[in-house]
Amino acid sequence: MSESASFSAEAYFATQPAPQLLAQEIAGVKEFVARQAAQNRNVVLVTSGGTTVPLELNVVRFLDNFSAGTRGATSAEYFLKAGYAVIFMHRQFSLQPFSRHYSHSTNPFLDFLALEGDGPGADTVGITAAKRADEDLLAVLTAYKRVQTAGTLHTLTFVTVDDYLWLLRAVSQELSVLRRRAMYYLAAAVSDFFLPRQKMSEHKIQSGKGSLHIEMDQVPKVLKPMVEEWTRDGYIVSFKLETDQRLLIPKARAALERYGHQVVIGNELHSRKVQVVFVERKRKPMTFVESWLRIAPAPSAAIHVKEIEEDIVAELLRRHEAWIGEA
Ligand code: PAZ
Repeated sequence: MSESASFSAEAYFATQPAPQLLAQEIAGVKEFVARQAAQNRNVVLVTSGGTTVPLELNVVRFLDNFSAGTRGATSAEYFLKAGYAVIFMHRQFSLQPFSRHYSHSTNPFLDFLALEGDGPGADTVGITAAKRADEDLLAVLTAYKRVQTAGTLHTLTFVTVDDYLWLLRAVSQELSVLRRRAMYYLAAAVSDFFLPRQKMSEHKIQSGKGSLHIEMDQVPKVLKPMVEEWTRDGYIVSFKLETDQRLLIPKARAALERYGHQVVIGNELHSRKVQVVFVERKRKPMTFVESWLRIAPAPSAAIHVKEIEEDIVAELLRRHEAWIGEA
């Protein structure tokens, strides 16, 4: 595949179709934001999971971006715990706040129930494990019910990069009424290249003619219009994923210079659960400031450990509060 044309955000939205239910989804967001504003709550938009790029209109094949949704779902829980309202915009079927604790991979639900079935003949180890599982479930359920009662979580889903970009623009515009009290936490892994509608084959691409050559266009860099047009003074946090640790800081600095938002959080693929770097631009004097945030790795997957998102969110709450105070 070779690199091709790049779309401006304007050209992109003028030529790529909006998701069918966009107007309906945004009506729900408007109502949610108005309710939170009336209760004086800060609101954070959390994006989470990877976007796909379909290769055919009747889609059989697509490219995907890596992300399980752990960063976004976990962070959303800590924002909720801190009293923020959360718009959780995630890839369909990726992890979600609260239910993430009992997904097919973490604590598969049947294994969890099997623990409960240990019964009268169970040994002490079995009973202790079941008791621990009960306590954990109760804590998750209590937090979840509290959020349901308060009405502070609103969920939206996307699959393709088109869904994502249309939703991101519309949700950001709705949220901008909160000015500095809105935060945008962009943890989704978004495709850099896509196939415009106009270039897609209608039906399944046929094999049998040798290798496949696809020329993709560059997805518009929407952080710039997001900063300059869609949000008004909101606190924007973007994430940068790299597999070469040495690129993290230069790429994060370049993004801050190009888009002018508040902070980039850099993370390397394999160490992302134990360390991240916050990169920020100070104006007087004009310099970049980097601070690493690290936690100790878990001794084993079975042992309950601290989640790095707890510290990421705590740090952002401090910075957001300062940002609101500067107004
Ligand atoms: O969802 P997850 O926990 O598996 O991964 C999170 C992440 C690495 C996708 C996220 O922290 C991130 O860096 N998002 C931005 C990716 C990018 O540079 O496009």
